[in-house]
Amino acid sequence: MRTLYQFPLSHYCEKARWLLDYKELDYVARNMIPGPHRLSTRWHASSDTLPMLHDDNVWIADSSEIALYLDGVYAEKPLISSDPKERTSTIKLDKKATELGYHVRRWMFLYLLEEPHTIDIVIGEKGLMRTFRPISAFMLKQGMRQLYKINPEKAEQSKQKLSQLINEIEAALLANGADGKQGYLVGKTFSLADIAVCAMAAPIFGPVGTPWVPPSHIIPPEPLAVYQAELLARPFGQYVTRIYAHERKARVDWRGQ
Ligand SMILES: N[C@@H](CCC(=O)N[C@@H](CS)C(=O)NCC(=O)O)C(=O)O
Repeated sequence: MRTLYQFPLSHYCEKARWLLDYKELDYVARNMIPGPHRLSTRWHASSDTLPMLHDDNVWIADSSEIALYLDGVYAEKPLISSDPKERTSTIKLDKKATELGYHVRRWMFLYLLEEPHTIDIVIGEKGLMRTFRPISAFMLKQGMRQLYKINPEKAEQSKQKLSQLINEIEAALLANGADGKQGYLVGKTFSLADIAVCAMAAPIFGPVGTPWVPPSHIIPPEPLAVYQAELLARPFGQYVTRIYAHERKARVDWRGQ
């Protein structure tokens, strides 16, 4: 069976799930333990990160590489247009989205790592990490802070950078004749650019059916709530929430197995 190795909370893994869901390809989402996952990703795909796809005898890490692979092997429902100009724009926006995802993660994790709910999602519902929850939670928080350089100063720099990237993506949306109410990022059809940008921005908006929906008993940290409201009043926020509502047809539970 085609298998996507993932961390349930990762927005890069959300992007990979969306690619497979959009292509209507069957797969199983299998969770890995952060840290030891590198033994597998290095062995199979010479990479440190998830998502990693195992399809047939092929192993691929990196969500953008997965998109290129899927379009190369499964021609139906293309993720990237064959028109050269649109192809270039899509790949450029996918790269911008990858950078956006990096800064979204660092800025939001400054706040979200303080929430037991976030750590519970990373730990998962069963398995070794769940059995040893207190020690797992401590090690995960320390590990993530170190790996992603999460501290107030760096997080503030990331906030500036992600705002700049969002301005640029919003400008591209408007230049393509689209806005909050209609249209897509490239040409007239849904593409990898929309999946990449919306998946990377999803933690900011917490769309239904994703791991970032805040539980009803939790008041979201103020800086996150303020920025979310600011973006929802702009084409960018309206575009991301519209694309999630109309185009995100999840076929596999993000919680994985
Ligand atoms: N450019 C990569 C980024 C993936 C990424 O950063 N994955 C993170 C989770 S959000 C990861 O696997 N981190 C674990 C590590 O670096 O050891 C992609 O698009 O797939």
